[in-house]
Amino acid sequence: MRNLRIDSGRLWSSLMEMAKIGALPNGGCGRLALTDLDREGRDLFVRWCEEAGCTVVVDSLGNIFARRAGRDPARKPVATGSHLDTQPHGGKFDGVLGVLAGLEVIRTLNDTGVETEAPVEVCVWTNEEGCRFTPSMGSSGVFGGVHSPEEVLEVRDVDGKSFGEELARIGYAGAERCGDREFETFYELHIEQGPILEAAKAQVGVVTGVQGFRWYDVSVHGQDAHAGPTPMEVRRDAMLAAARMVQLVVQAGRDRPPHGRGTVGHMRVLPNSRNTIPGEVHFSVDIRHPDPAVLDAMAGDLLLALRSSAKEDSVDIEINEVTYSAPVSFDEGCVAAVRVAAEHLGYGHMDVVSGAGHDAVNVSRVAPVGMIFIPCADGLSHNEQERIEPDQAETGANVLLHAILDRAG
Ligand code: HGY
Ligand code: MN
Ligand code: MN
Repeated sequence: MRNLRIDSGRLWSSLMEMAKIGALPNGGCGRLALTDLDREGRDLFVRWCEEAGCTVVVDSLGNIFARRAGRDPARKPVATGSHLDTQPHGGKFDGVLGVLAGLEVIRTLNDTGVETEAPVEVCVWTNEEGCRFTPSMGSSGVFGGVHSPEEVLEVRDVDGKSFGEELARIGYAGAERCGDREFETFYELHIEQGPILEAAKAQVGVVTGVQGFRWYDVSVHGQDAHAGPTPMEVRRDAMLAAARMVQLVVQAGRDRPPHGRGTVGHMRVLPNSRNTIPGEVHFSVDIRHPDPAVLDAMAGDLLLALRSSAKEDSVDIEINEVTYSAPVSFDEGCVAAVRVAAEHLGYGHMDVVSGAGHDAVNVSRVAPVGMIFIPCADGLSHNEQERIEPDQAETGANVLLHAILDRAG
């Protein structure tokens, strides 16, 4: 058992096969949640799991569970998985690595005829990214009891289509009630999406926890007016006001180094015409920190600053909090299992706190959870240039294999 290793070539060709679905001109992938491309990726995954002899179940939020039976059907499964949906200009590996490495673990157990005591399950969580439907990690959030099913199913995208309608349209509105399924433990393998492991030349990140984040939607209302005759001093320019607010959001991250983060990633300007002073601007806010008290202080300070900035620019402002993902520390036993697996395999490793949110955060509310990181080139992700080497995928999948075996028996 201890000499078991995954098949690196098979894992890599599965990753490259999946990357063809939604392939973008600069080498990345664009498979937004609940689009036809998301369905295509899901269908491919389900076919591969069925070919590997798994039984596949889909729950009411579209989460997919592919189970390899264990000797003792009464035992809860040792589960793993991640997501297949991507950012609009995403990479080939964010989420997908964790899903296909889980499948590779099952394929390896099949090849070697290993029977585990507990069942082993590979999951795909719906809409991890949250760019088309907010909040992110919505379906694992229902599974973990963070959101009600209705909250997530009723959310609409910019075209007014609801999550529930789109889930049914692609054929993944499953019968099982989301959250009924129980895990013995859950492991998620993921690329780090930041520079820490590469800089430290560590092959494996033993993830001890995940930083928290708060997302807001901000609307700024000024007054549409003519760009020509309207004097500068009488304008109520929503674009100028929003531009100043973007600086405040970024400053909120800079004011709390080294972990503080502040980002505005999305902005909609109305009427969006060259010669009309914009009367309305909507933008997103994403602030993060590993310490919940500091994150709360960041939020409090920022909202005050945004409101006083609005007053100075004589515009109105509405701020709605749309997501709060609390910082979490993972289960000691699972974290240790990841560390021991990396050691036994002879991989250099270090403890790390995740800067990105993951479905594992929500699952950790209902099961013991561990995460495994591998580095990615220049720490770049949510970018078409996202890149890892085959041997890095192999490293992550081998640690996942042995962490799972440690628990599945
Ligand atoms: O936003 C996040 O951290 C994750 O990538 N959805
Ligand atoms: Mn991800
Ligand atoms: Mn992502």
